Amino acid sequence: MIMDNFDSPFLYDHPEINVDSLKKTIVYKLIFLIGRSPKEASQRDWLNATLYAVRDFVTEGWISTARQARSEDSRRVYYLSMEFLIGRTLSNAMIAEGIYDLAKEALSELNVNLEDIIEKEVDPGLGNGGLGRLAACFMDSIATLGLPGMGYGIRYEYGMFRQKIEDGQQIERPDAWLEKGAPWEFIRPSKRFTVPFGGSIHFEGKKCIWDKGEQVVALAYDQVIPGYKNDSASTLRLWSAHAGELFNLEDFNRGQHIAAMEGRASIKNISRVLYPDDSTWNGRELRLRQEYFLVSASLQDIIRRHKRSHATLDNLADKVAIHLNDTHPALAIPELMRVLIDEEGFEWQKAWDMTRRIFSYTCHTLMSEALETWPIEMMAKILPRHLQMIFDINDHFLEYVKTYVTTDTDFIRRVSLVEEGYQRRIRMGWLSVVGSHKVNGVAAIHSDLMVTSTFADFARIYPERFTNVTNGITPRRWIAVANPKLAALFDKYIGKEWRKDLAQIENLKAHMNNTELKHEIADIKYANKVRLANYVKKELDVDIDPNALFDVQVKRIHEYKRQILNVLHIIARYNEMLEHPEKEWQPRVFILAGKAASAYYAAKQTIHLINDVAHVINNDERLRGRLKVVFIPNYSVSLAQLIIPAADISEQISLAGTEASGTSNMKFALNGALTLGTLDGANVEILENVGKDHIFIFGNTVEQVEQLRREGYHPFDFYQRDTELRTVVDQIINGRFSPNDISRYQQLLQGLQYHDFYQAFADFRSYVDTQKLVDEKYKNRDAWIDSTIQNIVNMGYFSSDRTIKEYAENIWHVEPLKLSR
Ligand code: 26Q
Repeated sequence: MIMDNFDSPFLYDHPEINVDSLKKTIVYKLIFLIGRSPKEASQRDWLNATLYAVRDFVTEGWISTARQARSEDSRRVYYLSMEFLIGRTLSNAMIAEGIYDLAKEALSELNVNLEDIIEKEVDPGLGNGGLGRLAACFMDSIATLGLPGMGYGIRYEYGMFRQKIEDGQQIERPDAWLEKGAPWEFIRPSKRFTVPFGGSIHFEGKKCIWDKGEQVVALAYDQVIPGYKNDSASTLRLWSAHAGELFNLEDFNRGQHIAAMEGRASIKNISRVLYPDDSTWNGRELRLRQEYFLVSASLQDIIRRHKRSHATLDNLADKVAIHLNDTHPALAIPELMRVLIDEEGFEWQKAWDMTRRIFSYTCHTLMSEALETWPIEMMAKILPRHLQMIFDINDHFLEYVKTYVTTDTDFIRRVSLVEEGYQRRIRMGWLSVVGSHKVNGVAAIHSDLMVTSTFADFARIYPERFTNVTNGITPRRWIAVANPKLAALFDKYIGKEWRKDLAQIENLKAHMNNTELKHEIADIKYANKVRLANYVKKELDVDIDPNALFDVQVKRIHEYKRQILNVLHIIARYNEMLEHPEKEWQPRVFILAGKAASAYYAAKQTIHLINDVAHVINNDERLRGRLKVVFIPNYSVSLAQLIIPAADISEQISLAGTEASGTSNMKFALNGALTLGTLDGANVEILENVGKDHIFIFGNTVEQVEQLRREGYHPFDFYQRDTELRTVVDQIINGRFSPNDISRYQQLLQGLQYHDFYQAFADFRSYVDTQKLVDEKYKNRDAWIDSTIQNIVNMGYFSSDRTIKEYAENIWHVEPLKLSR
């Protein structure tokens, strides 16, 4: 084994404990917290006992961090997000505390295998994808950098649905993640706030009074986010909705006990379930209630904390920064205005100046269908006071625009926070821009496009407000936890500091020509491929050869991400292999995974097609195993940790100008996969960092995409001109992969032939040709390994620590706490 001659990547860092004392602690937790004897304990019992034991180590630092933040009274940042996709906790926490090996040994002496119980931990799916995972990486970096700040979110009872595949199709199953217990959270019974909804407003003179309707109680549950080896931890506070004592007393007194309780049940709906949509906006009333629930509870908590150490709110904007993770928590802007004016008696202009100093906003999209707008009637019913406040903000803003920028009425109509039309709507993106002092995109190209498209008008009004902060990923989870062998290799050559300072990965460059290093890197990749192959065998009963090239596309299924382009190429390759069986085909395994939003028909059809194509190809013996296709069900953070380290090729093939950043592209490259991608999102910056010889770029640029759209894009022309494409499309349409239901994909493919909004046909030729270059390069194993290493050593920039430092310095203006370490 490669590991044998390395130092352990998991550092021993608690001199006060040893194997024996840890063993005692785990057994103690097992008996007194779980209520089981070691003899009867199940794997899950051992897992929970270990979690409680490890949690203790983190907790001390957590308490002292909170004390330190209070005593320094420094400016803090609050990260508001409807999603936090934190993944499993145990390994990450043990690595942060430097007790991984110790725990492994202690458990092994108790006849428990650490790796086995790690796999038993639930993976809380409190997010859809990129945006939620980014929030989790940010919390990890905030904790590791020792920044005074915390995250606020919702404790959904059901997270992202579990995906099953039956007869090739996606089936959604509820994710009841809390049912197995959540040993990592702390309930905070004293942190409860009431959140009002509905009712009506009236004026007393100039003062607006909100006669509130129903009230919901928000209860706090804290997740501890350990900092990496700094005896410090941050808090992620998640709100759960409860009825409190607030059921209808009259019903109760009339003996209508059940009726009164029914009301309570519907209140709990607010935190019941995560909306499983990511790129299309779903304007349901319950979603609006969820957004306000998060905002109201969090602001009450922030203001309570401020008042505890300050006599006044006058200095709130000096002490507090609040970040909006997309527009989902944008109601915080009118909510803070309401609190300052209605409850605290501030003048309007003073409140507005403070509000804009406090808020900043990140935009994560370019697609207009993802922009949140809420119908005015719905807002009037659920949040009448906030609607009024937004009207006031709009009047104030449009006044400014008219006086200082333009009187052009079309311009005014475009920038108004109220979209006119047969149904008037509130534009949450506009509200977020107007109410923040900084607005950022998530990759250089995205931030550029933001100010020339979505927010072009606003960039004219507030040019200094817009900025870029390129996304990043935490090297703790995405190397140390997900790829321990690679972590050990880094430690051996460059020491252990890269975990806190990924820029140091560059130091590996000094060893780049070392043949031993090259072999080790190749061996590690191979071992990770074996690990994945075993999983695929176990779960899908498909044999995949770890010597084949692993070509991976894992992400939400969406038309703009173009999984369909991947499928078109797979079939084209299949056809060619059958036509020229004599050629020396580079064996390949195409690995795909991802969830489709439950109501997204085209995405669900795409999953079905991938599985149909996989079925035909995997059972075609003429290929002699040189081509395989697998769709791995239920993509999640845990699966990402297994799949990404095993990839040779990372597919990042969205249409240029559609993927804001992407973050899996960074995880893949850092783990030594070569990107096959378009000039979209952060791919552009990955290209700049790794160099053009170590990445495969194809397809139209944003300019070419726009030109094609302007001049009239006719996908049918591409279909007719390119015989290979035509053959593939005809095969799918004619049921070659769905012989029992030959018209299954007619609609999907005709959609491409006549509309192809994301221009898959236009990029097909370039994609297929570039795939040939991939084969060529893979044959030259030395050149491939060199490129792999070039990717790894040049990814230092993409650490979320760098990202968070940029936010802290340029946007939030917060500084690290003076921690003891
Ligand atoms: C909004 C309203 C109602 C229901 C759902 C939503 C909703 C929920 C989630 C809208 C969007 C999302 C998630 C968006 C997202 O994940 N965006 C991704 O953010 C990543 C981090 O910045 C980027 O890397 C990706 O490019 C971007 O797609």
